[in-house]
Amino acid sequence: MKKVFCLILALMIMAIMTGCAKEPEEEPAVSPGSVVVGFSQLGAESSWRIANTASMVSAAESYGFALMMENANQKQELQIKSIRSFIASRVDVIVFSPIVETGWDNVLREAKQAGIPVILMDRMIETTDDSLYTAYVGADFYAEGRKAGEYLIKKANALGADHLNIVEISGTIDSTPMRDRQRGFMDVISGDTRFTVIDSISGDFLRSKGEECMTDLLARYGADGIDVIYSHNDSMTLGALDVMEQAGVKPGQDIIVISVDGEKEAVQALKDGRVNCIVQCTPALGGSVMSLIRGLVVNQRTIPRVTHPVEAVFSDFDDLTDPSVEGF
Ligand code: GZL
Repeated sequence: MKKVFCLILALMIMAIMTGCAKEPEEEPAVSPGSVVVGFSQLGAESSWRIANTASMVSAAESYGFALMMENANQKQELQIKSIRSFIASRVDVIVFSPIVETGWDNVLREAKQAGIPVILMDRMIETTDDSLYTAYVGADFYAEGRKAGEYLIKKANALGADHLNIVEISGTIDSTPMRDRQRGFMDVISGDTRFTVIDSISGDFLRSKGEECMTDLLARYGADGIDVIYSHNDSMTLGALDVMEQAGVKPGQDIIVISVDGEKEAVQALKDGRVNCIVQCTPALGGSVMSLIRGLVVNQRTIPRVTHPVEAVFSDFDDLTDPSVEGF
């Protein structure tokens, strides 16, 4: 018996020494710069975008990937130019945040012919050929819009409101967040006769245009004609708050303010009672993108087609002193 025990023990030691035992799956080390990522960022239009860019830069660094980043300053033609230059440079993978959903098939076909995989980050494209991109990493904007609508119903119930006029300050026309935040919101509220959307104008996700939109809306309807503002991002919301307060309106009290993103200044406005609800949209997508790139390019694995981050809603129904209520 003793001999058998010694034999089993010897075999176990041999197995461990020769690696036959099941080792935890180690990721192969990536030699710094051996993977080159071509990244076309759409602009620097908001705090969200700036935080998103920072997330991509720091994640690439932590993974040891070389990041070729080009900023398109809100111009689709510059994004297309950048993608072509990445193809010419034979990068290992292309990542981009499409400023609008249409007009990408030709340049993405060129990437496909060059054998370079494409990952969409933050926004989607409209295409008849789903093989033109490998994966999407970003928010579920339709869900974000629904959350905004669900908050408004809860608020209207709490106020016992019998009718509310809504104005929408939308994001960049034909961008995924603009389309789906609007669609999700409308799908939730449109069956409820208490709500009327009296206007929708685009502020292009810019604070300055948020100011212009609010000025126009107050001129058209007066503060008494507007009960709710649904703004597609905090930058435009913050511009609108300034205009309302200059006009003697108390946002968050005289007018219900619903926003999206969750940047620090907007979360503070929520805590100060100037905003009623913020639907969170995280800019911290870099880690997910680089992890997928490691799987796809380094480990030659199949990667998930869609990756959505987990996102919360902060509102005046919450305990806003909770440390989890914080902005980026
Ligand atoms: C959302 C992102 C949007 C943000 C805006 O993922 O595309 O663009 O909501 C940003 O702040 O400009």
